[in-house]
Amino acid sequence: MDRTGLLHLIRSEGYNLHWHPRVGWTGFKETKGNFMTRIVCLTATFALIVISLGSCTKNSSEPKKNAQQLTVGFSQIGAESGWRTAETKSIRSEAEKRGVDLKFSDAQQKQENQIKALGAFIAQNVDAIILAPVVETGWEPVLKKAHQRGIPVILVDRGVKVTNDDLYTTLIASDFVAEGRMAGDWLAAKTGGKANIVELQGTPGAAPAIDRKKGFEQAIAKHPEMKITKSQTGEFTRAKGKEVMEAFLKSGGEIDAVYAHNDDMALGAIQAIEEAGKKPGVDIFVVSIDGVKPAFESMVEGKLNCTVECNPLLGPAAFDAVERAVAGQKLPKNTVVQDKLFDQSTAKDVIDSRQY
Ligand code: GZL
Repeated sequence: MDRTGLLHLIRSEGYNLHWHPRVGWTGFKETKGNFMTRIVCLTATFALIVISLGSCTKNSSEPKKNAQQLTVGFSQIGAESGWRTAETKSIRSEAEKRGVDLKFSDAQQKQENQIKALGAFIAQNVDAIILAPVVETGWEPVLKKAHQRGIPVILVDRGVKVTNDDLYTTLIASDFVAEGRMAGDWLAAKTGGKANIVELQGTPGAAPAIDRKKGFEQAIAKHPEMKITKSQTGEFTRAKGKEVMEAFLKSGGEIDAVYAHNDDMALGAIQAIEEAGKKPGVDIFVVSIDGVKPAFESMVEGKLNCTVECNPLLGPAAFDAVERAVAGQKLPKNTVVQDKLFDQSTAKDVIDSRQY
């Protein structure tokens, strides 16, 4: 029985189906019918929905598209830091260079906005989705929808925690644990393994915040006289980083160093240290992660002591992954972006070559 026949049967028995542009026949309102009729119609409705869904998923027999014909949805976290802005610029410019039709959504750092954006991309039946997930958890339902529709999801810059990692195609990101470890090892060498440290954490629940903390703690665990005495989120922003550092300074207690999960919070902390009449980089050491240009400028001024580069220029790798995924090629589950530490000894030599 074809779809019309099935629909006729259901309608004649008093069930009204609704056609939904992206999911097909869904929902029905019972108007009349005895028990057996209902069973028959429920089965028919289910069959119809399965047929509809089947006709909506991407199948491998579709003609392969080249980049100029691709429509890609990009759900970006927001514009909370210089790093984030550089990543957005890299992805937008790469889409333009390849002639990809990019649907961009800025979530203002709210996961619910990212989930809504992904739902809209799926409804538009985009060829692929690029997602920078603000936090690690809560993605299963919407990633399942994309997976059912055969839409590849490329994760950039942060990972997710899901029960089945088939729900995303690949992750392109730095090793945040290694970044935290590099920062901790550098500070241990600088202080001779003895320091009271205050920590400015990134967004709660975000992969870089969780793992940069883990890596830094692994590094200082080797030095019993290195302690994190205060730790609080600065939400990866300069303003909040400054505010939290002001509170740390007011709350008393010896502070030998600040470990900030990103440069923007470190630069905010440097402002707070100066306003408290102390010399950042001398009285209080400042170490952070990202490697944005303002961090290099601060190192040249002798205020920031070191930063671990976390490359945000992910556009080329992201669209290589999109094109390979759309062409049905198998991709590695994880591509690790290589990072490097810079300090005041090298900042002046490299600052002019910085790309972000
Ligand atoms: C790291 C990225 C982080 C940066 C911050 O991949 O997710 O988010 O370190 C940004 O600057 O806000």
